[in-house]
Amino acid sequence: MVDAVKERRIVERIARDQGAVLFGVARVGAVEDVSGEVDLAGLETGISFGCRLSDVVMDGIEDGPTRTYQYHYRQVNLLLDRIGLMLTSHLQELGCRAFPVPSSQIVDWGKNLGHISHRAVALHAGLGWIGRSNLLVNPAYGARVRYSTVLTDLDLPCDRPIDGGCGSCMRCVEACPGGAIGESPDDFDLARCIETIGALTRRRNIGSKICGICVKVCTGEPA
Ligand code: B12
Ligand code: SF4
Ligand code: SF4
Repeated sequence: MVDAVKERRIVERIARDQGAVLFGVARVGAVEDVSGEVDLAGLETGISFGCRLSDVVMDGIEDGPTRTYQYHYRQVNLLLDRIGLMLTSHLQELGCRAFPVPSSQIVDWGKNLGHISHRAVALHAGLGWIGRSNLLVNPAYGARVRYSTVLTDLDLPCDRPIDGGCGSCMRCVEACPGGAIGESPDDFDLARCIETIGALTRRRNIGSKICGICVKVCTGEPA
């Protein structure tokens, strides 16, 4: 019989020892994998964790993605995937089922979707709020955090969503070169964002769908 409180502490310790700075747990209920390749039945606990981006790398972004940011983005994705694998290995040794959701794999290119939304799990696990930029904003680190998730059938004690919001800050609204960000997250214009990312990356010959400007300006400090 697994002691859920103790097990949550162990799982959190594994994630933090490997480099996660944010950790939370949410009951996700029955979710479907967008790829259709993974059976998520019974995996109703979402373990959410986040790794910080380097402030030095992010501060180097001015009017679009840099090569350094592209390299860094890939390495942080690898770190997140590694943490997911370590948690999965640990959970399987306990006799549980676990799926390390890929940190940044797009599985539906038409609709631009991953297996499941890391932001939605992190939101419910209390790691931040959905900002004007549509990014998950953590009170301490802003949007300069990347997230991943492990789904498992182990019942762990859960966190609650936090209160919080952008207040009067308009930094990302002013900074987005595509005019994709508005007053509220509901105004976020995904098509404009995709179009702008396309133009910025083509101009710089960068083969990843990245931009980084709205991430850079969202530091978690009061505006
Ligand atoms: C495909 C993808 C893209 C696509 C489009 C994604 C999309 N549909 O929005 C493109 C290529 C355009 C893209 C762009 C970017 N992306 Co991207 N992307 C993904 C990926 C792989 C899948 C996203 C997905 O399936 N979305 C489906 C939709 C339904 O969910 P969602 O947008 O994640 O979350 C929404 C729901 O949760 C909903 N919601 C749920 N509950 C609630 C409650 C309330 C109150 C509200 C208002 C909303 C709400 O609102 C959320 C926001 O729209 C994820 C990784 C992953 N698997 O999650 C990364 C991810 C979302 N991307 C990320 C980032 C950083 C970026 C970029 C900045 C690029 C870059 N790295 O420089 C831009 C930012 C665009 C923006 N401002 O949102 C990070 C976000 C981190 C963060 N701090 O929020 C993620 C989580 C990757 C990661 N591992 O950290 N991305
Ligand atoms: S930059 Fe400001 S307005 Fe934009 S998401 Fe971050 S806190 Fe919210
Ligand atoms: S990723 Fe770039 S284009 Fe998209 S919302 Fe952020 S700043 Fe605007």
